[in-house]
Amino acid sequence: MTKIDRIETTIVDLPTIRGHVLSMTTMMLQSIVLVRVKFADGSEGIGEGTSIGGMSYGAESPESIKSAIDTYIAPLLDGRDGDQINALIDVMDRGVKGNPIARCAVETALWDGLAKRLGVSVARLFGGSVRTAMPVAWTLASGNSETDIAEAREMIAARRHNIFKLKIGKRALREDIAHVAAICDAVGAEASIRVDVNQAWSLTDARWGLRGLQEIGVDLVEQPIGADHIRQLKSLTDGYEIAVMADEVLKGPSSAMRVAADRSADVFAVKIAQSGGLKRGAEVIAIAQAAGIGLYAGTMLEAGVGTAAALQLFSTVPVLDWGTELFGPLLLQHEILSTPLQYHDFAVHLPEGAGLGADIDEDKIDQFRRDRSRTTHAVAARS
Ligand code: MUC
Ligand code: MG
Repeated sequence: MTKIDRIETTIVDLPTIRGHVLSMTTMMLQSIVLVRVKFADGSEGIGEGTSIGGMSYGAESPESIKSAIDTYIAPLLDGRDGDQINALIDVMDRGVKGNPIARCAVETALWDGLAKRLGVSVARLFGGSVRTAMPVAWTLASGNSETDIAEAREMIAARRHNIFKLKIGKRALREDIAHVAAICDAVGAEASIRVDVNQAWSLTDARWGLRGLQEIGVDLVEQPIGADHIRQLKSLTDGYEIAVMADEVLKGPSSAMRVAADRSADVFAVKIAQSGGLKRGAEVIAIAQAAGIGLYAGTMLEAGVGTAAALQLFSTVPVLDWGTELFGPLLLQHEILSTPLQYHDFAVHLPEGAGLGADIDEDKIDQFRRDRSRTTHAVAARS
């Protein structure tokens, strides 16, 4: 028995390296919630809860993640056995509905704590890794075709990425297709080009859109229409050769089952946060495998802790047909890990070491934590 003593949460605001233009928001900043679970034996586990663009991407925000953990999840887990993660997941499932990102952040810290106590990686707790390097996409989302092309060329030359995901859906359909065509013309011979519409199209837009994208050689289109429209998604999957990937519709095993039952998508973008944790993420992966649906490791643009957690899980998946987009730390101006994750040879590499293989750079957290001005004032007032 390893008693859970305390759960701490910290919002950390990290500026992005450039504006990241998505159909629903432009990110200049990524706000993460860092979770630390402290155990009675002195051990600690870390986790991360991160969403995109406040509440514009999904129903959780950094503030709601922190409040769900502080007010509801921490009191539920307080004093329980941190070694019994399945039991703790069940307690969270029963006591807190929704809030998958908050639950994922805490669960990640529980896995990290347990794996560190056992002296093994989190991947070992999921049966062991089958690979240490995973193909990694980069998202071109500067909002400008020329800038995106220059960025893509740089990434290819540096051998960092040769898979590019383009964010579209904000502009008129014709403009979007022209933008994607310019990028395909410039780098399509050396790279896989994919697009993410983030639900922005109607079904009729999507029909024209998929036809246009297919003609210019795009490999895959992600979540072209609203997350609730599973039958319409199936009609697109069946109606075109281009691969259709489900993202926002996947909110854990039940929704994955609904999409898989009729094979309404060709590929699943599996996100540990959207799935409600690593264990539920593994279940979504199993559903995809059983239905013959391809796999891709998705991201909520997490910093190093959340990205390391996803790497631990996806390193255990035998067939990862579409690779990963676990590049979150590279979009941020500042690294929060003392040893950054490694990106080279068109791959992201599984970190070594016990637990997640991720250690926090405490100075960075002190520098960018949202409450730093209050902390500074409190310290100043005491001295
Ligand atoms: C999304 O919808 O997939 C992943 C990569 C990126 O640039 O944005 C995210 C969100
Ligand atoms: Mg997406």
